[in-house]
Amino acid sequence: MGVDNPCPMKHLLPLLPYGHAALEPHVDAQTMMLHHDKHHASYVANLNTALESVPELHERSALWLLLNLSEVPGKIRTAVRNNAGGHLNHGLLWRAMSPAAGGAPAGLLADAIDRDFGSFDGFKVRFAEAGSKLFGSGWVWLAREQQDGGKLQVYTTSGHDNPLMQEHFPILVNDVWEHAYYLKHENRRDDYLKRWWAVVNWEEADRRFDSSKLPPERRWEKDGGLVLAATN
Ligand code: MN3
Repeated sequence: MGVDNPCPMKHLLPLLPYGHAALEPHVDAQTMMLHHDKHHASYVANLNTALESVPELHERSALWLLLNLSEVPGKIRTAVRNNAGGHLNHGLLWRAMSPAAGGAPAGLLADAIDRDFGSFDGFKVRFAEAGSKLFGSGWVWLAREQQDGGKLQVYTTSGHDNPLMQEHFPILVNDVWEHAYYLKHENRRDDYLKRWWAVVNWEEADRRFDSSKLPPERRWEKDGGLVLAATN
């Protein structure tokens, strides 16, 4: 092995925070294996390939790239948007789920959901409907506006776009690309969305909600995890 790494800041596939089979029977091991080890890995590989010819962007995070697409050369802009988004969103997704999870949010997030959707059940209906109705491939989000009192919103994005691109802070996310559910549920996206509640990591969503009140310069995303800036 040589000591020189020509691309020291290559984007890396984060480890799953649990085993492939840990979300069984709700999300099956084979889907998790393909989804993380193949699909997410391919977004990381394609992002690194797209950036090869642009060394001045090698230090930039996936989030920075998504928020500064105008500084990405036109010939790789679409590839960077798709693959940086795929990388970031899947990192969020793995942490949005957890074994022995489910249940309901607690604390301030629970209060905000009641305020903005009437009830937790009302929120679940809205989230599942949004995910079910999205035409084509994309993601369904619970996100928080960063102005106007920090209202919560449920909506979908196409491709691998992310609420941060419209200055909303992502609290919870699910993937409604077919590769997320087709092996187990075939074309029944509604079944997948219904089963998914059993693996939702509300502790993570609570934590993200609490952090969403911090000014953006105090936090950033790395591998789907929220990193709080200490002094810089
Ligand atoms: Mn996916």
